[in-house]
Amino acid sequence: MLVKNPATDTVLTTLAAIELDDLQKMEVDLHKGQKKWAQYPLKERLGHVVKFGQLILSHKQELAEILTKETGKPISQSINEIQGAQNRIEHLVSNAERWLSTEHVTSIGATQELVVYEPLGVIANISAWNFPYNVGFNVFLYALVAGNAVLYKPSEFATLTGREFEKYLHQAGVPEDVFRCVIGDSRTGQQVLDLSLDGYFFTGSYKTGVHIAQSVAHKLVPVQLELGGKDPLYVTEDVVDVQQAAVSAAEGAFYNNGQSCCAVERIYVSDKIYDQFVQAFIDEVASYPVGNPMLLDTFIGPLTREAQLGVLQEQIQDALLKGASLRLGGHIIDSSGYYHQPTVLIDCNHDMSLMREETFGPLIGIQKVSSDEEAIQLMRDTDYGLTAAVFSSNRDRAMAILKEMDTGTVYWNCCDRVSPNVPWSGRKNSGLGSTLSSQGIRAFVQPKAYHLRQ
Ligand code: TXE
Repeated sequence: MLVKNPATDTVLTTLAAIELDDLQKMEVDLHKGQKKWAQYPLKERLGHVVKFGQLILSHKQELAEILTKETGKPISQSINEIQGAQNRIEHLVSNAERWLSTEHVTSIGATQELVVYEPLGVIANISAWNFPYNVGFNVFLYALVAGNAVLYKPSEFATLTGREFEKYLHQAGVPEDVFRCVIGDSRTGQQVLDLSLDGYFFTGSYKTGVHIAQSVAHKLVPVQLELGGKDPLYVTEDVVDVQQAAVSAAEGAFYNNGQSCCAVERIYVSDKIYDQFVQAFIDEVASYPVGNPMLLDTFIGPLTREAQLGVLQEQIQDALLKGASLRLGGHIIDSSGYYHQPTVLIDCNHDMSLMREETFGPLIGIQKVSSDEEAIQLMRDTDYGLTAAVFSSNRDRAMAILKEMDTGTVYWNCCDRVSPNVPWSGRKNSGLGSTLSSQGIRAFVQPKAYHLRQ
């Protein structure tokens, strides 16, 4: 399996995908290891995860360079992700005991009713490349703390980072037969589906997510899917500061080169401030330094996957054909890497795939609207349901709009943010189940109800 640097289209290294018999041996080991790991006191499991977090932080620079080299993520954003992902560990330290301890529900007469939360067993985490720390920690750290063993299959575009997770988890005292990183691409991922595991936790595309869910359905084990999105952002005419709204929306659309499940993927603007917003938005995006992701001031690096360049070009051509106007960028950058100009199209409409299909790149469409009713109708016109944002000075007005959204997360005067304190969930084609919050902690256990009569 070739590991390439998307900034230069050169080969970083070649890795051998795991052989099937080694994968099957690993499964047996993990089942054995999990039985012992589940007997560790919760505090001790938490202690190993905290130690892991400390090791990651103490190697932050080196790990950021690995992440940038294999995904093209600008180094400042790699450092931010590694630093920011620590909040998952803090969340576990503050909440795991509360949500995983035995619940003494009732004690009436001679009868007591308890709930014990038992680990699922050995779970597969088939993961993604765009935020490997965030989307990985959301799953495998919560799974480990709950007493599960983890078979972790990183994306083929973030394999080097996946190997670092395994190295530092083992150094932190997580036994080798409790966490293993599996090297391989979709073929290996497919082989993981045939193992007898106790849960499948996936982050990636809708298509692959549905395939995984269908493939393991007969096992009747928990399946969680964190998939893509087509997240809308609506700016009303009463925003306090149009410029600030434009800056926030631009960052939400172009951070990590737009390669984020909760990136702003389409923007609706009141006709009363449309021209002012568009100009402020374009000025902001035009100011983003594009270039070598290893340089600290780069904001836009290469796309991680070369194939996405074609997707962006198709969406741009389709939109122009259907009446959009190109106001910034529009072209693949002639370089050795997978670079695309940050691109802004305006006067868009919902006939365009740009306003309906996931873009997952540095490209955004803006559409004018004349009322909240029109904005709500357009924001709801999607097969996805991850996040939706409204920028307005009026909280009641924003809350009334957000109430109409069929999404797992909504934002008022912010966007593109994930917090471990509240559930992270997708609806419709954006996913199944919740990670983070108490729901994310309980996602990796199964309740056993005890009815005890003295
Ligand atoms: O996803 P894939 P990719 C979306 C986004 C992006 C698209 C493709 O739209 O453009 O997914 O990204 C493994 N059986 N998101 O190619 O193909 C694969 O090896 C088992 C949104 O990364 O779904 C990898 O480990 N496993 C998402 C993982 O699935 C299989 C973040 C994801 O690969 C498999 C990333 C199979 N048949 C992409 N085929 C988010 N929520 O942010 C592939 N895999």
